[in-house]
Formats: sequence, C-alpha cells, structure tokens
Amino acid sequence: MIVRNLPEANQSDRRIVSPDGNWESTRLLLKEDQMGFSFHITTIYDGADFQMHYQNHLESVYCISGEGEVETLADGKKYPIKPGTVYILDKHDKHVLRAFKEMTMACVFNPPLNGKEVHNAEGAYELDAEAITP
Ligand code: 9YT
Repeated sequence: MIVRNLPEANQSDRRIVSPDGNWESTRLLLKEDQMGFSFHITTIYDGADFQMHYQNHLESVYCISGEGEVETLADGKKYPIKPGTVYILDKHDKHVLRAFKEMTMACVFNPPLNGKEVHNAEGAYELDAEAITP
C-alpha cells in the first residue's frame, strides 16, 4: 500500500507551480506508482482564466472548494463549478477554466503524469515530461 500526506507533499518537489501564474498542483500519485492513473490536488488561483487542451490525456476534475466555470470551446457551452461539481474531459475537449474564487480541485489523469508536467503552448502535457526524483 502507498500512503502519502498532502501537507508533507506540499513541502516536496511533488508541488509544481505553473510558470503561467494560473495554478499549482501537488501530485500525490504518479506513473512510477504503476496505478495506471495519476492523482493531484490542484489550486486554481483567484481570477485565473486560461485555455487547456489535453491532447495526450483524459482528465477528471472534482471541485472541493471555490467557484468558477469551465467552457468547452467546440460548442461555447459554459458550466458553473462549485464544490461537488466534477467535469470529465472524455473527448480531449479543448476548454477554458475560470476561477471566480480560488478553487481546490482533485484531478485524475490517464495516462498518469510523470511528475514535472506544465502546459505546452497548446495547453497540453507532453508524454515524455521529466519525472520527479523520489
Ligand atoms: C484543472 C486543471 O486541469 N488544472 C491544471 C493543472 C492540472 N490539473 C494538474 O496538473 O494537476
């Protein structure tokens, strides 16, 4: 069994701060754990408004706290996000995420992240990103 603790992980290189200033994510479970998915606790900063397109991954995002919206760009639909909302990018949907109040999200990625991923110019993660050092 694997047991980890968020406050401890936040003090380690599992905590990734996005250079775009929109979010940070502490990656509690990664590819090296061989579970077939990764699991992260992500903070979307107040006022963030940014586009993503996970061409190489599927992602589920569950809102623990905060308030915002997600917009799917293919059809312009906007979905409010509040605690208890989950959105599931089952079609590699290009989307915009907006935080009206800082949001804490639990995120699951398939395939699992290596550890050091940040968004590329298209808002995707590369499959060959660097792993964190154990
Ligand atoms: C919700 C979302 O996709 N935020 C960007 C960060 C990502 N969830 C991650 O790397 O944990």
